[in-house]
Amino acid sequence: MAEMNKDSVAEILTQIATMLELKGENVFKIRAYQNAARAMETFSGNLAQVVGEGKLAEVPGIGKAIAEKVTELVVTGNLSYYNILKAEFPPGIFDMFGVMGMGPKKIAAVWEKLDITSVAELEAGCKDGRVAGLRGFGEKTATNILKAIEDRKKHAGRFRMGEIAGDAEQMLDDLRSLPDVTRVAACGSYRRCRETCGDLDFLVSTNSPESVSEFFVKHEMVESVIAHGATKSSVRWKSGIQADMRVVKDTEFAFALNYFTGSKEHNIVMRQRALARGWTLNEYRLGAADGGNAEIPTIREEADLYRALGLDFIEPELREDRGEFIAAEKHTLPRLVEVSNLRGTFHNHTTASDGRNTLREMADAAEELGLQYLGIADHSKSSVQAHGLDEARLLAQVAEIRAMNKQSSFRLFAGSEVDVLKDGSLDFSDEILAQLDYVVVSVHNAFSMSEAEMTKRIIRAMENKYVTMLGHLTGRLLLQRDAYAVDIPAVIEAAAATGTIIELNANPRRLDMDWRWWPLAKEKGVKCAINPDAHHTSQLQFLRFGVGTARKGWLERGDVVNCLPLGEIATVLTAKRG
Ligand code: DGT
Ligand code: CA
Ligand code: CA
Ligand code: ZN
Repeated sequence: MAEMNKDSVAEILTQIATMLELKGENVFKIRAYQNAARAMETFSGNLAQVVGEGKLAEVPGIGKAIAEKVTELVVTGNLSYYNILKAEFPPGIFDMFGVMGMGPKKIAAVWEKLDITSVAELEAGCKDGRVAGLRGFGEKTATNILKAIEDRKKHAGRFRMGEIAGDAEQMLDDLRSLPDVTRVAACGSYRRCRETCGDLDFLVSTNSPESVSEFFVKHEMVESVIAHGATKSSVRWKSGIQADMRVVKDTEFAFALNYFTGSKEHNIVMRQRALARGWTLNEYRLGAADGGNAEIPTIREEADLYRALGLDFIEPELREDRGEFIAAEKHTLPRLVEVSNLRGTFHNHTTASDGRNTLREMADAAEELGLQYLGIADHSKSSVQAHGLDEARLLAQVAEIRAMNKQSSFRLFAGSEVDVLKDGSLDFSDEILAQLDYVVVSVHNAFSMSEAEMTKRIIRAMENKYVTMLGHLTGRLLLQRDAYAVDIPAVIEAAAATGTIIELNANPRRLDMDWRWWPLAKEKGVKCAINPDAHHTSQLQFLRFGVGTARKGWLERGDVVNCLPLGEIATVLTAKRG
């Protein structure tokens, strides 16, 4: 239980209150803990200092008995009363609080009368009628509980970036438009551009916290309110994701922004660097460490904080404690690629295979986005379920593309997403491939072969001189299907040796190759192509998720081939042909 801040103390006091409720203890005792928890949340002083001076019981809302317990907690990082109390309960029982409608009274009842101690047992009890038979429950309550358990399953776990970004940006816009709001940000894994998010973390600075919190919990996206306070609110959106909002004073904004952006691992190093300079760093401020008399710099922006800690500004995407501190110290951080650097993109589908829009519509949409060129790569004949093109249809499409290019300055590149067959050979002969502007190769079947076989299969495909790039390297579908077994470092090595580009598939269900591997690819000199794998004009927008992932992978403009202007890209696509 290391590292006791006000919030973690409040959390433990709340848990104690809950456990006392489960035990049916007297209401005054329960309320004392609830009040103390609220007092902790809103307490604005320095907790460690107040504890050290023995003045905790003077804080409104905290009585003598609880002050002693909080002191033990802050000083030792542990509380024996809490540990003993907690041991009285079967561990699964607390999970039942996550089922909407299950409060302490109901949980105590099913536990005592039916010996139900977990959500799974509760579900069984609702299905076999035991819960309905309990006094004070009935059919309707049992049905509601079952529905709540189903909802909880739907809500459990994480959300793909692409599923939540629209709502998150909408909320940011709406918060920004409030008259009383000074600064607004989305923090957490969302700001760091992780491929999935557990929840969303909004931060607002304002002088009227109540009205902003009110707005947040009453927003039309909200399905239910989990907590509603002046400085901290949590809601469940209709999409299923939880959204938290913190409200701070504008002087605290840079600190809160930094803290709630994380990652936890990054924060730990930040705090250590502050301590090394005689400061304490938390989500609200930079303060003087014990006995320290170091002068405290003025911090308005995050960049001020990084500078104070001897660092160049670290972009949020890099804040994973994966080498960013050393680079920031040595002034060698990358200048990360941006969406506006993109000039075109490859790997897009049309109605010729399983896309929803025609060649013309795709071209127009790409031009509208400000791109100079668009690569078309419909499926090849082995992908029967996706209406893959055979040789004749492919060559007809090539002719159509050439004709369109004659009529417009916007450039279409004729390619194909060619299936890699089980033995690593390709779905089209070299003679056909030679007539294309570029070639993407992808694995679409036989996912269960061994890692050695799969690696050999992919590397053999890359050895073909007509193969420009490797599509969605691992075949993963986020939160849905794991990557097939493949030796990624070996594939990267082969890409370097053969001059094959690796795709960063920007479809938010894929984001493949994963950001964690790009620094290695870059080190080996392998180039990246950020491709939306669009099956619809609207999916060209996926590019932004690809760019976010590329940034997480430390990539710069020069690492991404589709940042090249039209005049330079064509030769890169066929460079392997010699
Ligand atoms: P998520 O929500 O699981 O996708 O990941 P995050 O990174 O958004 O995590 P979340 O929402 O639990 O917390 C937001 C940020 O707050 C996190 O990135 C860092 C900071 N934070 C939260 N809890 C702790 C903690 O116990 N220690 C430290 N150092 N930072 C924390
Ligand atoms: Ca989060
Ligand atoms: Ca959170
Ligand atoms: Zn594919």
